[in-house]
Amino acid sequence: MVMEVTSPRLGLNPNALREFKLVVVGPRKVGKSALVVRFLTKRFINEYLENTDMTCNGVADLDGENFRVNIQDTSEKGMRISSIEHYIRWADAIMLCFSVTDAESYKKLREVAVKMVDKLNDLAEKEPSRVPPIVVVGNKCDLDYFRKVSRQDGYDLAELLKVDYFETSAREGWSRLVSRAESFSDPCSSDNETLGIVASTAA
Ligand SMILES: Nc1nc2c(ncn2[C@@H]2O[C@H](COP(=O)(O)OP(=O)(O)OP(=O)(O)O)[C@@H](O)[C@H]2O)c(=O)[nH]1
Ligand SMILES: [Mg+2]
Repeated sequence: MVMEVTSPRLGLNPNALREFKLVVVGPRKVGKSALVVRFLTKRFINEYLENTDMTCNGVADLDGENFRVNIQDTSEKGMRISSIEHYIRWADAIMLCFSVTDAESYKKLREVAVKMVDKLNDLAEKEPSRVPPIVVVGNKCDLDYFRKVSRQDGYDLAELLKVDYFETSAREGWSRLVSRAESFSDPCSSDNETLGIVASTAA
């Protein structure tokens, strides 16, 4: 399904802009769609199409440059290692999400991350410039009272992949960088763009 979430801003021809491809992966119900809708529309609408693969298009300012953003909001099929391998080749950035209120979502994402490590190591050795920036995101932090996954757990998962860890609330519209890690990817690559997109996802 293709969803045009935002209309191009006045005077901007989206086809003339550079494309930025982001994929959002995670277990069921962690708030993947809510984060995507928040990023593109600045709104939280409470109910989202469940477990549906969607392509969302929009125009966004990432670190001072307008990009045509193509975001793949994935269903649970996105958690298969075959899908992850495809995203590693396709995406400019990958956002791995769990919910801090759902320990099972953390466990499932960790299992996927463990499988990703070898693939990323392999690629980093052969073609380091092709390793996409990745971030780990713990969402639903507004529900701190119901928190089941500690900040340290989130940090540990990000450490496993050598990537940054953010905590967010799609509902309240904020994000916080919890830990920064040395990336698999070339330090001169588009790392800032990933930070930009996560930082403004919940803005
Ligand atoms: N309190 C709170 N609720 C959230 C947040 N993000 C999402 N939700 C709620 O969590 C539920 C699941 O959100 P979705 O965005 O549909 O999650 P998803 O990961 O896309 O779910 P699937 O596509 O079904 O796997 C919805 O009821 C959202 O309103 C958040 O940051 N805080
Ligand atoms: Mg969804």
